[in-house]
Amino acid sequence: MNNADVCILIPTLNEATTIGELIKDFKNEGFSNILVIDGNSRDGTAQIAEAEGARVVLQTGKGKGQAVIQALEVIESPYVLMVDGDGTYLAREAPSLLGPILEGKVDHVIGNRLENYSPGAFTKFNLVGNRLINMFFDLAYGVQLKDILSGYRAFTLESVRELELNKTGFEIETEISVECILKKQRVEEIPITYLPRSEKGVTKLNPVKDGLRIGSTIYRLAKVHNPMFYFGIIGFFFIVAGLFTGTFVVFQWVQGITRIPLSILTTLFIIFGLQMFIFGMISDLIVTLHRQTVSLILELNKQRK
Ligand SMILES: Nc1nc2c(ncn2[C@@H]2O[C@H](COP(=O)(O)OP(=O)(O)O)[C@@H](O)[C@H]2O)c(=O)[nH]1
Ligand SMILES: [Mg+2]
Repeated sequence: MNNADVCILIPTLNEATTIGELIKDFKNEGFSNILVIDGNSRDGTAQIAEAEGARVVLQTGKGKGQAVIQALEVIESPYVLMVDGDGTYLAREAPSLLGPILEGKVDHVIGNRLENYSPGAFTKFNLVGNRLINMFFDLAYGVQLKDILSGYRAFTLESVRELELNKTGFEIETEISVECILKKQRVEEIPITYLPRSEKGVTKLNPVKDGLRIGSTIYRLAKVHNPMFYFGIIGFFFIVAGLFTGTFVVFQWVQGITRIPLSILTTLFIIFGLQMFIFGMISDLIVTLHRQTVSLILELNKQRK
């Protein structure tokens, strides 16, 4: 394994309490190419990182996503290891994440925090939220990933440049995971240790606001990958609503009470719900045919070369 080919990418926003130690740890592991992309921290994070010998770039916009996207443009090393600057991940576990990448077995490794986390690393709310988000993700994309939101990841520069990334905030990990699947990259998850944040460093993630944003990103991006899922969910809710009002209408009718407006509403609910499923089926067909066309074009292109 050649550590000189690896760039350690650390996005930071006010992580002065942990960044120095983290850079030292990576140096001790034999990594010298360390890039800190700093969101104009006001606690001297950038200065500490520089003093420890990291290359520091100040981000031009806002949010972790924007920082990562900007950093990926300046990296030249063929392999990248991305890690939070908050000291929740261990530098000494870098080789296990990088192993499959350097061997050329996979394109993208996700450090799975959910098997080996320390007490207090997740709040109950965050743990349940993470599990629900992963279940939703797996359902939408037909995969079996366990921790798509992890901040500890390794990938090749070539594979990450192939991804179309636009999310500026904490939806960036979601977008990376979705894009890996859309681009049919080889993804592997490796269990890692996950430590609690130090008491002085506060998380920048708002579990409710960012959680909802992440959920909605998973859902919206599923439109082109799995339209049956996208439209099916809407259809499902309307049909459930229709069954609900419908049952009520039938019960009342048995008792001799006719509810005309509610009957009409029930019909509308059910018809709209079924229509959503039909939409889903048609879109599914379009997406499948489109995929076949694209892969044919790619195949032809390859033959021409
Ligand atoms: N450059 C930059 N880094 C950020 C920004 N927001 C968060 N980060 C960093 O991204 C990493 C993950 O954020 P964190 O607050 O730890 O989220 P959590 O791990 O989900 O609690 C940390 O190293 C943060 O310092 C930002 O706006 N810009
Ligand atoms: Mg963190």
